[in-house]
Amino acid sequence: MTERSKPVAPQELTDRLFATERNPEDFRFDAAVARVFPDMIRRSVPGYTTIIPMIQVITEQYIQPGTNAYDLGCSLGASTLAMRHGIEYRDCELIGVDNSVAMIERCQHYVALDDHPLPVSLRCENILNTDLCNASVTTLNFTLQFVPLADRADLLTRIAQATRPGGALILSEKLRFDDDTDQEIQTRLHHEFKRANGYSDLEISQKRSAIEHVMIPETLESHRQRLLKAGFERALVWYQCFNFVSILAIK
Ligand code: GEK
Repeated sequence: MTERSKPVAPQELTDRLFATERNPEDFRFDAAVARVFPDMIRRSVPGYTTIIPMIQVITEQYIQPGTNAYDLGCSLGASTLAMRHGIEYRDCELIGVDNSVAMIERCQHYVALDDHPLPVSLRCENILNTDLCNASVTTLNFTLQFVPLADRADLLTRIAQATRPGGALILSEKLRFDDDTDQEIQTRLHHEFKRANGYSDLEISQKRSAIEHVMIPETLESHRQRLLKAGFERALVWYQCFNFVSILAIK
């Protein structure tokens, strides 16, 4: 068996953004967040460190020659580089899109450090307007949850229409639960995960207040129904850890 190539892993500073008392203000993907982002997402999102290498494995399975692969909301490129290492065809195009200038600038740096030969185009654009066509694999790794609720169905429909038969969308999201007890248990477990990763109660509560207006989770059933309505034939959960899930939607 040939050994799988490994992407460069973005590594930056320790996230202390919410460690001291601060004015309540909505969370933004600015330069301060971009600087600590790899540490922040690894310590905040249960399963993130498993999902990234599996994006490579899933990309290998669904990529088709002569097609495009998109990473929508690419941040510093962890998911983009995982996709890159899963693409064996030299006639594919890999496109990363993010509307944060700070993220795209740093992403450029990590793409350059990574030694895989497939070129990566980075676009500093809103994923709601970005051009999508001839896709075989698209990733929304914890990005849809930041898109306004009213725009989500149109975006997924555009992705499905741009996807070739047999192609796939990898959709990772934080979940909400209809059952109040399930919601309470999963939230508690998520907070324990953050505590186990060194976040204090103050950091957890300040981050929660900052993010609650900009990140809107939905139920698994809402995601599944909307993916099918958008034009995907199948939508299955391939990974879940507490209230964080990753879905594979296949056209
Ligand atoms: C990873 N996928 O490391 N248009 C473009 N970008 C957007 C938009 C939008 N409308 N809304 C949000 N973003 C990455 C992690 S982070 C997830 C993705 C998180 C971008 C935003 O700027 C940020 O970089 C990214 O989506 C979400 O696998 O922070 O939990």
